[in-house]
Amino acid sequence: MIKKNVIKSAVKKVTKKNEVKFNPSQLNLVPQELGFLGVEEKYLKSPKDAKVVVIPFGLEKSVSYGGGTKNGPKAIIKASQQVELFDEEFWCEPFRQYGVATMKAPKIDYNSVPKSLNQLEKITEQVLSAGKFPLILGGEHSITAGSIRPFVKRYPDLAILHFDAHADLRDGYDGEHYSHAAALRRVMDNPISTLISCGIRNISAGEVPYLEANKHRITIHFGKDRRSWDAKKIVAPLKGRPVFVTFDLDGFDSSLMQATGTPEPGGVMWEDALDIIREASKISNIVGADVVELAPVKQLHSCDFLSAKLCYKILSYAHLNRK
Ligand SMILES: [Mn+2]
Repeated sequence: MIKKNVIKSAVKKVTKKNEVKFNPSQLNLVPQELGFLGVEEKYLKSPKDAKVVVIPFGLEKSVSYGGGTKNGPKAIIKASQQVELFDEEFWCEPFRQYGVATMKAPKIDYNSVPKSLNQLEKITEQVLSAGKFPLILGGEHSITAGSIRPFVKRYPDLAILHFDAHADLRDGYDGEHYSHAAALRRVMDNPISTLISCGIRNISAGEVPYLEANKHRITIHFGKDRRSWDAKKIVAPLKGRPVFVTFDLDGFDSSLMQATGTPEPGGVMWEDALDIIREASKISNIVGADVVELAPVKQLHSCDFLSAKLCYKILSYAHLNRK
């Protein structure tokens, strides 16, 4: 109980202190012990030196089935504070080599998706221009349309590595141009030459003509073929390129991930996802990522934990495997 009070007052203090918005030299950060991984400042160099900036962005507007994804970022950050910092794969505490700072969750205009996407674009641009690696926590998948813009401007050769139960290639959904069901369509409105989608098990008849017309840009690895996947072959087109990883948590099999709007069987297992991201990180340059669509359920903290551990793994692969 006492600890809780201490944390509350710390939050207040920081809110007052960091009033500056969109100033590239001063990111609006929370104290280290309240942020992603929750490592106390005394164990780190200054948070300003952290190479990773976590951006919580719980936009929830166009969700079509189960709701609650606006609480995703908070649940991931909370669960991350329980994730073991030592990684047996790297045989070290990887965060010490890059450092993680966490931004204060911005106030989101839930009534306007385009406005919110512009807001996220500005924040992401701010983090990128400060020379940091943005990790964006959703929120619904539509946020990727906003966060991807500064990457597209910066990296003409950008490629997208995508995990999802859904192809998300609809040209809008339910009258919403930026619907979560159109997430990757809106991303591919940009001049991006390569999208690799993994774990897909929902594509609508309406999306197929777009997919076929964009075969040179889009490769789908369907969930049904998972048992014969070869991670090295899947990521081969990413060789030597800057890569943005967008991970819709419903890409995971529903035996692992129920706390999402549309849990689905026939999906990606934990090792499948890690194999693909690991192999990608060895041959490419992962420059940013988002993890979206966690809709926390009180009794299912395993889902929060899985999401948090996935985030830590993505960060460690991106930074420790970098050439
Ligand atoms: Mn999805």
